[in-house]
Amino acid sequence: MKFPANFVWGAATSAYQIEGSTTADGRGVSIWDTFTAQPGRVVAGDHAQVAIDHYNRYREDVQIMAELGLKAYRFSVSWPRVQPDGAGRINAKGLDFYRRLTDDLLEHGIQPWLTLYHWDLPQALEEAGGWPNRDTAYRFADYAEAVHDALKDRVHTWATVNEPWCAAFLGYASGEHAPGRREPAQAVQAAHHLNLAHGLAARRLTGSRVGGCVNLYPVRPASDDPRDVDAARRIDGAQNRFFLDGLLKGAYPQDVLDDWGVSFSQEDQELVGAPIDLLLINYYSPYTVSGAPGGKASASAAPTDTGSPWVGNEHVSFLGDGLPTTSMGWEVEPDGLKRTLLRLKRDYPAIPLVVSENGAAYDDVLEDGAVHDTERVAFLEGHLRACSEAIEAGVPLEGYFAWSLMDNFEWAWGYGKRFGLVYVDFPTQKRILKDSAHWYSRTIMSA
Ligand code: IFM
Repeated sequence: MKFPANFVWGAATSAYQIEGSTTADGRGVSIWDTFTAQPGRVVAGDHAQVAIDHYNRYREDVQIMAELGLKAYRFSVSWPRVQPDGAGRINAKGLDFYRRLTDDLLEHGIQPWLTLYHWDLPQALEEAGGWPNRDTAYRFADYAEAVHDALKDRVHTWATVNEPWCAAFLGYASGEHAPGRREPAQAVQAAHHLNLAHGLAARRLTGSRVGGCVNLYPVRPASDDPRDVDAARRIDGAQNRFFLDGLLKGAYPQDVLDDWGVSFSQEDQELVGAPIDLLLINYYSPYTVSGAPGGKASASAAPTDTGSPWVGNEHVSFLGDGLPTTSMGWEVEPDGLKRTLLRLKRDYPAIPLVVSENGAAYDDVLEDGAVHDTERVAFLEGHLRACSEAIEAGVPLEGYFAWSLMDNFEWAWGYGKRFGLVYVDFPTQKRILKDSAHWYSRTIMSA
């Protein structure tokens, strides 16, 4: 594997999944606090009131990052910690936490990469309509500017919204994620308003390097049957092109709008397409789809009873391709990442790229103080090799962030799915480096 000398080697987390301390220092309530308190929403009734206690243990965690040799750390800011009601008053103590964290990172020579929204909407904004309400996008832009004013002296690279597809369609269509609504038409509005939030905020973060963050899946038809080919077009449109064309071209793909039976004004689409400096890509798995009747209706493999996130495409089936799977049931295909990167270079050539999340959950076992996660090592190695080959083929890929630095709260799956390079013993909060952490560290050091 070959990487440029200035390649950004990182690992990623998000606020709600790690911080805990959900009532500390004036933090407001988020939609995930409300959601996790509802019976049946999260496996085993898990919640994130403590999570992995990063709010109190961030120094230890930064120390681990330094030992691993990370060059960058991608984290998110909790909106309700900084602006408890989602509008108006800023909570100085909330911002102070991120000042302490970023200071500590910088002291250890680790670049802080900040994501402004990783799904923890202030509950007050959900009560005002949530993401289907256009006003939420404007509230986000105000919040983004406040965080930027406070941290722009420390943070150079900013991401707006993490994985808007998930926030919109798992939150408002399938109901698998907070706020748990199953209102397909509202989910489409939410998707547009998340994109609008990105565009409005990007225009306010002047002087910083700004990117949007999308979760992409290469989609292939199960056969050359026209129904399968059209299913692949539809799912690629809903999952990938709606967001990519919106963010990078300022114009949504007409076929996707037609599939959904919606339209958005040209002015709005141009707002979505604000100039940005880089695109953050989260990649986990490929999709193989069929449009023939009778298959399973959703790829989300939700752990709890939910609807379909595929608005207007509920008839599409997601088929396995016989590839090995992670403990999420997601197929492992490093070449899918390479295809995704090559496609981006072909279809959106001007934009620098970063893999901002990539990783795998496996059923890790702690034995004699060690975790021999050989499958995760193979996963990382395969995907990094795909990155290296893509760079070789001319893809402007500037960095790679493993998901995740540490085991954490995996949303509706609770703590049962471990994605970390670092094992967390949840009852004691002890951190233990898995073999994959050692492997990643050696890879960074020798690159
Ligand atoms: O844990 C999530 C993360 O919050 C967003 N991207 C996918 C990860 C694994 O499901």
